[in-house]
Amino acid sequence: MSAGPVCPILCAGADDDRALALSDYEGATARWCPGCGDHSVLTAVERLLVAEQLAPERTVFVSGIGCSSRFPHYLKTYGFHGIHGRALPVATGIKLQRPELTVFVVMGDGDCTSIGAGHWMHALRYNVKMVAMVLDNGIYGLTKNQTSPTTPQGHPSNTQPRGTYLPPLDPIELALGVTNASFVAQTAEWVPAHLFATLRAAYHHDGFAFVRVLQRCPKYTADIYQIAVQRPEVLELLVHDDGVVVPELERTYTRRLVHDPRDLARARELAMPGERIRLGVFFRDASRDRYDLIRRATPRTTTERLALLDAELDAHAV
Ligand SMILES: Cc1ncc(C[n+]2csc(CCOP(=O)(O)OP(=O)(O)O)c2C)c(N)n1
Repeated sequence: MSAGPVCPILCAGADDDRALALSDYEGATARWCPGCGDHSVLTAVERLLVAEQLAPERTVFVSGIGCSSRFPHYLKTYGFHGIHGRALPVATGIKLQRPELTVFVVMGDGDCTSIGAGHWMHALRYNVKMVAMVLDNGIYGLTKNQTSPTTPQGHPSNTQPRGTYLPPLDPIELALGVTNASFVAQTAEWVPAHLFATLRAAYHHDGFAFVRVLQRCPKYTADIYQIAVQRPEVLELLVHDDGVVVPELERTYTRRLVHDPRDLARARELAMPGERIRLGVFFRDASRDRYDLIRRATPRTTTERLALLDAELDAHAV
């Protein structure tokens, strides 16, 4: 694991009454392009860390590979900048072995919905407590403009220069279809108050909280959400006391829909592609089975585990 410029373990002995400020979380200077939506997500995450006073030495950011996956470098928490598509299994391993840590996952749309799609589906089902964000700019950004599963149909890229052939995969629709998924939300980097409130709700969820963040890449997909950026009425906010409510947005975003996030059938209807882009908590059910809790209910010591492993290996020895 890489640590920020100051090893967070040095703070571990500090008394827990300390008040943590933004400077306790800020890592290296972000090297994303000017105008990249990832900056806005980083700001919202830093706000969350301060608001929740999360101890840097007990917080881990795990990422794959991509522009968005540079995230852990920019925070002074623990971090793991891993392998393309493999952030979720790494994060799952961390949370299973160190349940006291707060785990965040940052993925790009290629990372999560393409090469990492198998892990994504099972992470949703295993429902291990963590916040998993996909920063969805609808393109492979780092490798400079290849079609990803979420690229809008017709959008030209280096791999499909005459326009992306197929309709895009909708991460919300897909996540809502996975058995035992327990928290599915959508927000946008250009609505910072909503982004912050959604991440906060995700952090407080007891289970695997999946958050899709609509994000602009200023270089390759600057325009894909432009209509929603310019015309607030294109966005519809899903509001509910069990979801996300941001009163200060109500003047700008007049289109709102009360949606009870426990209603999965309705959530699936609302996720269907249409004229509106919906932001909010589509689904939330904290009573769903959690693999981490079930597994911890039957703990085994290291000696017991080694004995089981030995027995298994002996069974195959000639
Ligand atoms: C196993 C593997 N395959 C392919 C790559 C090349 N690669 C690096 S980043 C990337 C795509 C990044 O796009 P995305 O995940 O959408 O994130 P973004 O850069 O847009 O934030 C690819 C294909 C790699 N590093 N490793």
